[in-house]
Amino acid sequence: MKNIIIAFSFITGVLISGFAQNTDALKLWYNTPSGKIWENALPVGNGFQAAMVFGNVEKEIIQLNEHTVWSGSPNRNDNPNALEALPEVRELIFEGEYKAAENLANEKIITKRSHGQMFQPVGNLELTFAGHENYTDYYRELDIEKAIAKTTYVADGVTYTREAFTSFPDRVMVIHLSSDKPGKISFSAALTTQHVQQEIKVNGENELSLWGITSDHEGVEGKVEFNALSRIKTNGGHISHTDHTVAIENANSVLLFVSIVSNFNNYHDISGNENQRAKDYLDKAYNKNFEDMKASHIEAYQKYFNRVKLDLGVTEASKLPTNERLKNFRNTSDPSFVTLYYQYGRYLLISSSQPGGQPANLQGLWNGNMKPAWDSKYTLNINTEMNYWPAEKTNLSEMHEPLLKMIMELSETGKETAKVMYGADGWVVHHNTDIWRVTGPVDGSFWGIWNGGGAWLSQHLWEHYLYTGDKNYLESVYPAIKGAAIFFTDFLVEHPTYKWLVVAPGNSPENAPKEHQGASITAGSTMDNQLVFDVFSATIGAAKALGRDKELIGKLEGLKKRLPPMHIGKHNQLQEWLDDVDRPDDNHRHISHLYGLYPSNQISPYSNPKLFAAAKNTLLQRGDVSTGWSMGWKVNWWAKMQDGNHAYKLIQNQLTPLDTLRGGGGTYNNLFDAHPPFQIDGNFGCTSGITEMLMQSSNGTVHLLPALPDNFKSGLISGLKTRGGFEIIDMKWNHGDLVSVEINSTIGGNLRLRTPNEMKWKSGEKLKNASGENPNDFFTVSEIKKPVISETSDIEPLELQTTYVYDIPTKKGKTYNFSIKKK
Ligand code: FUC
Repeated sequence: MKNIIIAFSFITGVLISGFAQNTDALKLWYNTPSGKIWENALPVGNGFQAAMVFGNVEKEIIQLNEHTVWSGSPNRNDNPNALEALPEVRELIFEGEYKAAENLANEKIITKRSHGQMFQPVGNLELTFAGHENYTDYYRELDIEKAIAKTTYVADGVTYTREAFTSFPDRVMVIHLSSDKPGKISFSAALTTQHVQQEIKVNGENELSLWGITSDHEGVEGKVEFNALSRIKTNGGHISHTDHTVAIENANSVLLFVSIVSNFNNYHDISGNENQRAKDYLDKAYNKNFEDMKASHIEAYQKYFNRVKLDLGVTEASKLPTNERLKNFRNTSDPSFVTLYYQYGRYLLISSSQPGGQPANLQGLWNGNMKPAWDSKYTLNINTEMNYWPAEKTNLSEMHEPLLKMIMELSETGKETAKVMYGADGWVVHHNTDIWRVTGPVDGSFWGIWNGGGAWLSQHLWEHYLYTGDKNYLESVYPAIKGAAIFFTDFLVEHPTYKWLVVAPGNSPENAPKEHQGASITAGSTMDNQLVFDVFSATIGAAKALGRDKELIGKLEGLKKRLPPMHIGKHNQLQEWLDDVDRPDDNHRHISHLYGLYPSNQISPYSNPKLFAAAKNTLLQRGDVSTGWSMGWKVNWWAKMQDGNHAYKLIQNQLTPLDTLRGGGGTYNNLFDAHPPFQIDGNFGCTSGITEMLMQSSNGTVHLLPALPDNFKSGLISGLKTRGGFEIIDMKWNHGDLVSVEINSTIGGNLRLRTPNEMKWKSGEKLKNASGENPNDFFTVSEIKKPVISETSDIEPLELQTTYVYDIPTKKGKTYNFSIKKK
């Protein structure tokens, strides 16, 4: 890779000479400890266990999390009164009595039970190093190429080094303490916790144990029992203990292991033995040697991480510590900071979402609060889905598994909700869920009367197939995709005025027009229509791929024709609601009707250019600065708008220290996204958006370099995945031109390439221009209805950059090489 970068620097001339700092390119590093600020600490995790490493000198804090440590216990939160109230709620909406409908929904539809449980911390491992008050040469880093956090400093003439990682293969955390002189390591170790029901003790000579039960919450008894064990192995020195602490004196080096497991088996079974489980992992790891564990950890991590390499160039700005680069980013050219942030998103996904574990929640797998914001649970009207946008395209398909499994579980629990609340078949989930897979409506009508969770989530089931082509997998998830569609076949109702079939009650997440008395409850919001369109299309696509359910296909095709079309309103905007009530000065963080632009593929410049132009106006009217995740979403939208500079502007906004942007989010020193507070969705959303700037596999093609900003006119990327199973083995661009690209076909089929400049086969021959529909089924674009355009709108299609489109028939397993056709 390095050779390529050096060779490449000669071509571009934009990179600084010398690549000494390039070895540090994928590190977050700092010259000061975290102190008390959690958002300064550095996250490590293996999908099951996670920690925030503070890197404090005298009192090191390692804040611990485990993926199943949630408040409460198995429970449901349906409100069966909904069924009886449903006709009246609908009537009120259709009569324009929105406030009354909202009130009734609050009383009869919103849950009277749990609004969802909380993801809770385990506790801290605290290491106290007496006599280290005076230190120099302080440095700490998180190496995201190795998934290891490191702290070094000098005290009393001795250089101390601490390394910490959460091993992927060994499922325990490993902390190694060393120094450059023998016999110098002395400290005491303790486990602490904020849980009320807990027991902290020392087992034998060298093992700390923290056992606890999670909190009761909203009437649900906390029953998750967990055990954190920390065993200490010394080289030299002396070990002693009290009832609650273990002390080490004058060791040469020390290895600490932390194993945390709970009694959680699945969302309806918590009968496991946490103590035995924690001990088993610890026993297995304890006899291993540090260097071997480290090597196997790095190998397991890099299997995923190394699949994608990105280089956007390096400038002098990259030489500063991460917090200073963050401060400078808006006013300087630091393209490798974008690379770092991009790869950090991939790091965070690998570290918080592993097959067999829980999906990444609102904070991934990192939370230090007993009562975290929004319970750190799963918000399904954007946040949870956004977490998984980078999964397939940045070649981390396996990391999608925990979400896909959760969706399968929701397709079970959500059946009863569909039945008892709405008398419908299939399954439904509202705007939140948690580890117990609750599916009822929570928080209040304004937020909770949104039943699109199943429709949106099932797109993830379908998309995993579109990227992998795995028919056995599709077979296994088909019932859930179909079930999400079936719910809407029962739930849709004819709009008395327009005669279209609409979702009612529903909403356009968390937004409301003044004209609706400030109530969000509505019928046929644009997003709801788009979601139903997508879940029907996915079911049709899956049924066709599996050769199933002919009758259902016909039925769904018929229903799709009766859904409302999209509307272009009087401000030349894409309408958020069926009536033209959008305000051009509304800068609400949710722009849910642009779901159709991204992540969905219903608004395309090629097949519906006026809608595309309206979507742009909506984006402009909503403005740029907003909460972290909203800005992350906007990077994707501006990429879809093929406007690289505007997308870059959003990256700049997002990569701004918190409290700099008025009314908006930003980024903390540890590069966690700030809603504020910390929410991990913005990290993942932006990683997805950067990918969309470089490659999009939508609108029926694999579109290379669709939205290149002036700031990265030259660069290279390798390893991206596209729908239809193509892997971009390598792609280079220079001064805005696509120079060369190598693509592997993992499924076969037609590769329809769209490029910003003319390309040829690497061998020199001409490429075949594309014609007609793309015959590759993975690229089928479902035709949408013609939009309804307001009489006062004068919307015109936008002018697009010229592109070149080619058809390349491919064979599974073969690689294809293309290069620029000189002008
Ligand atoms: C949705 C958003 C909020 C926040 C919360 C977790 O409700 O509207 O901004 O991100 O989820």
